Amino acid sequence: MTLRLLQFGLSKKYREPRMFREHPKLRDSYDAVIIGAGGHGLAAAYYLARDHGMTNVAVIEKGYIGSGNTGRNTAIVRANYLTEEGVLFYQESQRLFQELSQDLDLNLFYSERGHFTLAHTDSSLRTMRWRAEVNKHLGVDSYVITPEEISKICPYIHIPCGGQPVMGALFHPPGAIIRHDAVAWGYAREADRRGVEIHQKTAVQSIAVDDHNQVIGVKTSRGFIKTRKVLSAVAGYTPRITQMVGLRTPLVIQPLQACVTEPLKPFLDQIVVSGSLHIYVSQSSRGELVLGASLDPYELHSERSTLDFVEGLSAHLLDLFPFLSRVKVNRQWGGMSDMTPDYSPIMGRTPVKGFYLDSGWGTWGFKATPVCGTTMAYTVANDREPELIEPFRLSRFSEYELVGEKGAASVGH
Ligand code: PYC
Repeated sequence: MTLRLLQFGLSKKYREPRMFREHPKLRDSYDAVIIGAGGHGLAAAYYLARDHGMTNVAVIEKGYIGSGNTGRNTAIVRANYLTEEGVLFYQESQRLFQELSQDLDLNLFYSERGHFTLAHTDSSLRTMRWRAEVNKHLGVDSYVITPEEISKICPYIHIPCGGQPVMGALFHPPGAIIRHDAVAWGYAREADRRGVEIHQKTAVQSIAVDDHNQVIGVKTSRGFIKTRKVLSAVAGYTPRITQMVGLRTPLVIQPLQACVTEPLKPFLDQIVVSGSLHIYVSQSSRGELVLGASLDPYELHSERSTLDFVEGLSAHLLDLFPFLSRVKVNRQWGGMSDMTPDYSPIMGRTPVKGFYLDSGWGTWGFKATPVCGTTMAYTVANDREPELIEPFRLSRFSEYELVGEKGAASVGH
């Protein structure tokens, strides 16, 4: 077996098919440059090519595909937000996710699980009822259930919960998980097939803007590119990019951490979130528990993770599932979150002509990946936003038209 594997691996005849081409050189100019080869940047590139015929596009990435928050999130897809703007936006994203494997011709392991947001206080139960009403009104399947109903669906949740008894939950049956790395790779492959160039290990050093405040190019670690359209689709690094064009935003960067346990026999079908305990957990198809907490409560531009985080999270995991006390945590990691004052994203055009923003994703924007792709591609191609993202414009902060999204992360606020 080993010999056959070696023969196969070393043979030029059986080259492994690549997901996308490598380009030794950058072109002199592109119709658009996308900064960041995470899910959002790659999805925008794909829909620019597929829906708008724009293929002279470069996606440039200082690391490698999916090395930022695309590969760090806990892969949850849901639409049970609180504001009408948020619900409509994520409802469209969920719809696109549901057909994405077929669209990209790649099995993304989209798995509908049902999503609980547990309430441990009267006030959070009231918020769940409020969310359920908004959700139902807009056609999102989401409703409040009692502790007895929770136990029927998921008998493993410990209702007394370490002294903070579960009083009910917002239940969202279409809540799902999907392989996050495969989403990025699928978009990369299909964008590449349509002519988009993906340049990894290519860092942006500055963005050139002319006297009319119009973008004219990007200086990268591999040379200068002329372009009149730049989309920033990075997370955590957004302020460093916006600084390059002299743009101020209210973004603050905070760390968010996650971890996985050793693989266990399948026992948890659903995604379980508790805002009061600051925990969310699901079980992957490999059996690992995938876990996260709320933001670390300080500004930090770093992807480091801490012992504090696993200690606190493990304690809350045991409140919910006491029988897991001997389970080991295998890996932990951190990422950087672009936090806005109203917990909604910042999307669309900016006062700098030709400079577009896809940012402010709070506790990582994985579940928005496809809808960001379609809406930002539309914005870049037409130099105007589709209605769906108009509420998320940057100018809302100076216009006092915030979109207070308390359903944003399900945790921490
Ligand atoms: O919004 O569902 C969510 C979420 C989970 C982890 C971070 N955000």
